[in-house]
Parts: sequence; C-alpha cells; structure tokens
Amino acid sequence: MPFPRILVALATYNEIENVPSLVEAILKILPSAGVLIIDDNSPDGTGNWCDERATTDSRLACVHRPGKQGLGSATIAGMRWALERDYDAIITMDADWSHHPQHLPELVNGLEAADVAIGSRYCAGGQIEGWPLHRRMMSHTINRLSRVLLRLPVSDTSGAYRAYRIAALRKIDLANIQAAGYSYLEEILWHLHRAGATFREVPITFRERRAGSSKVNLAEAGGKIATLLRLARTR
Ligand SMILES: Nc1nc2c(ncn2[C@@H]2O[C@H](COP(=O)(O)OP(=O)(O)OP(=O)(O)O)[C@@H](O)[C@H]2O)c(=O)[nH]1
Ligand SMILES: [Mg+2]
Repeated sequence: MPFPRILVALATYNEIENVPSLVEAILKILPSAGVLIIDDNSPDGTGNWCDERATTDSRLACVHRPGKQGLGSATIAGMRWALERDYDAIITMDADWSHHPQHLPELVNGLEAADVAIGSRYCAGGQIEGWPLHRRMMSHTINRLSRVLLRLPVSDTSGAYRAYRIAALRKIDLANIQAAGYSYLEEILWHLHRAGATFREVPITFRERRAGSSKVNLAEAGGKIATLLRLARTR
C-alpha cells in the first residue's frame, strides 16, 4: 500500500452517542489505521470514553483540549500530531455518522492520484440524505461563493470528509491558517492550491447526523463569509 501509515482524525464535542460505534466501524474497515480523537473537554464524557477505550487498543489516542475551541483548530491540532509522528496520510471526518466509514477505502485510493482526496457531495455520484431545503441552499451558496472568490477547482469546498497526503501538508505552513472554526475547510484548500497541491473528488453520500446536536451556528456561517473575503482580498 502506498500509504501504510494512515491516521483517521475525529474532532469531537459532545459526541458520546456517536463516537463508540463510529470508532469500532472505522477500525473494522481500516484495521491497520490509527484513530485520533481531538476532544474539547466534552461535558458528555466523549474524551473519557476515548481514554478508557485507548487503554485496551493502542490504535486509538485522544488529545484533550481545555474547552471548545473550534473544529478548525482541533483539526489542525490533529494534523500536527500526525506530522510529528510521521504518518503518510491523515483522513478527517465528522464524528456524528454524517461521514460513513464505508467511504474510507475510496478516499485512501483517491490519494494515489492526488495530494488531497475530497469526499464530495457535489461531484457526479455524490448525495445528501435528510437535509432540509434551507441547509442545502446554504451549503450550495457557500460552495459557489468559495469557487468564485477563491478559484478552488473542486465542487465540494466545505465538506470535512477528506484524505490528505502528509507530504502535501508539509508544503504549507499550518500556522498560516487563521480560521479556528468551520472555515478552515476552505482556508486549507486555498493554501494547498497555492502550494501546487492536486485534488481528486470521491463521491460520498452525506447523511444527517445520527444522534446528538449540531454545533453549527450563525456565528460559524458569518465566519465563513469573513474568511472567504479575507482570502479573496489576498488573491
Ligand atoms: N474538538 C471540537 N470538535 C468540534 C467543535 N465543533 C464541532 N466539532 C465537531 O466537528 C464535527 C462537525 O460538527 P457538526 O456539529 O456535526 O457540524 P455539521 O456537520 O456542519 O452540522 P450538522 O449537519 O448539523 O451536524 C463533529 O464531530 C463535532 O463534534 C469544536 O469546537 N471542537
Ligand atoms: Mg454534523
């Protein structure tokens, strides 16, 4: 396998109803991968579950942060963790079953042809199940905006289900990513694109979260627009 050391990174905040079953499913599909949870001191005990589970399985590890500091900064912390440990690839995914582990092998295969394989809802074969019209329209608008403003050559710029070659991440300075929240998703693509990284979209079926509650709010949506405008100004 061209990517023998793969890390699957899950940022979590209050995902205790999803994480145990999701971790088992990930390890079943990619038994030789490592799984890293980056937990922001979830009041529901997600981090404690992970510590306990890690005592019986060395493939699992947990980074604990003192409080909720955003999906972006959590994911970047996971990337640094992988860089320091010489993984070959890192796969990021939401911890609420919206990103089904069944697509993991397809993402790994996608890395053979590109630096970043993007689990895509908007390329041919990609789907969204269970989203109301307003969610679809919001996502569609953000994706459209980032393609126009940032000239990103991908149809799904805001999904978090991605595989990155570690070698590609080494070509950018993660410290330059200013977005701490969800807009790190566009910002990291922007830096990678400017560094000459290549992208390949892999169709996925995105499903509404299985349990627990959404952490997206209006401030995150505003943060998206602010990040897109900030980056577009430096183009
Ligand atoms: N560590 C950490 N994880 C976070 C934070 N905010 C969100 N997450 C995680 O990021 C992932 C995506 O969050 P969601 O709330 O599902 O966001 P979403 O998928 O855009 O929204 P929904 O479709 O409504 O679920 C989940 O695994 C969350 O637990 C954060 O501040 N810190
Ligand atoms: Mg979600």
